Amino acid sequence: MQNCTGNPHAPCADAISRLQKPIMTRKIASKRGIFGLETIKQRSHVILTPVPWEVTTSYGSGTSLGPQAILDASSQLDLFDLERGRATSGEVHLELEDPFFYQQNKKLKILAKKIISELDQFGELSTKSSSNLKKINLECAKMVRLIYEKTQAILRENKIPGLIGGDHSTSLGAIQAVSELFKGDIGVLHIDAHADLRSSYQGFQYSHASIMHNVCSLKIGPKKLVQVGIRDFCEEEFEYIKKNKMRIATYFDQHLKKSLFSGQAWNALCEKIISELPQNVYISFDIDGLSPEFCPHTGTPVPGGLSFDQAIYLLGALGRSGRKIVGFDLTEVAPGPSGEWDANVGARILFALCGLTEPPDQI
Ligand SMILES: [Mn+2]
Repeated sequence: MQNCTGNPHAPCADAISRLQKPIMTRKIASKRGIFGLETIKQRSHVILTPVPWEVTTSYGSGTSLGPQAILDASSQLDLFDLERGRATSGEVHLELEDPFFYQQNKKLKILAKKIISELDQFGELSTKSSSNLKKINLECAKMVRLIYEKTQAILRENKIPGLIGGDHSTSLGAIQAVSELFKGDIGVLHIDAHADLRSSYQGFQYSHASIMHNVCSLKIGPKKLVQVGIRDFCEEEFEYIKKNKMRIATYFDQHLKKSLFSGQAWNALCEKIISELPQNVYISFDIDGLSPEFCPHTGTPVPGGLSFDQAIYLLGALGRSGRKIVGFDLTEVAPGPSGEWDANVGARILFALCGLTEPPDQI
């Protein structure tokens, strides 16, 4: 680490020393974690769970490498924040990757690929692939269950869970655990290019394309789903939104742009979006909600979407509204063949999400 006069891309030494002060007094050595900081789980108020999983991704691949890429890129962030002042992200701890996710992902992804290609080619599955589909659905249910249990353990410690995907299917267990803790009295702010409301996709019950349908089908699910940036959806999903309009508020990208282009302020739109949410908010942030220039290697990029600044402004407005962030996830970040751009953007969104869990510190 260098100070502010050295590497302009390294975190400011002043910020680092303030962040590390309480940690260093404990005299416990640990290797550098997220945002280039030494972290200790017990004293962290946010626990991040990395989930390198992309079994049912349908288009581009690589999001299982997202957590590691974000960790690598995160050390380049400056930890001083204009809005929050002191950056206290030193209290954010990233868990190690559970080998279950990595190993199962590697095995099942091969089977899923075969299923997808058979469906594309023949429109139906062989007996072998049909039985593999059942196996994948069972194993995906196990993944959801494991994340549910991990999230419950974090909540029992009175800490805020954050999940780093992996594809968007990884969020289900986390949202379930948080929702149950609050007896359904939470809202999910869902930033995404896709509505993710399909009842299943390509036969996969736990597809990334079904995550919010699965969330809405939970026994004790969130009472409100507020979607932002949606611009890729099928008729079945549109009908589902219409049918559930008391519970689901979808801010389609096209409608948001129409308002912006005809002179409405982003601030006013953010206030409207936030007014739909109850006091307790879980944020589910699919990176493809952003314009593809900020996530060129994500699995299913779609033109249009939020600019980085619009997303950061929306998150800031959510914080200023006094809502309580009870959990969050960041999914579908995929590093490209070279460079750190996707992960760099992902790390900055993650930093903003972590920052929302703390009270603003005026400077
Ligand atoms: Mn998406």
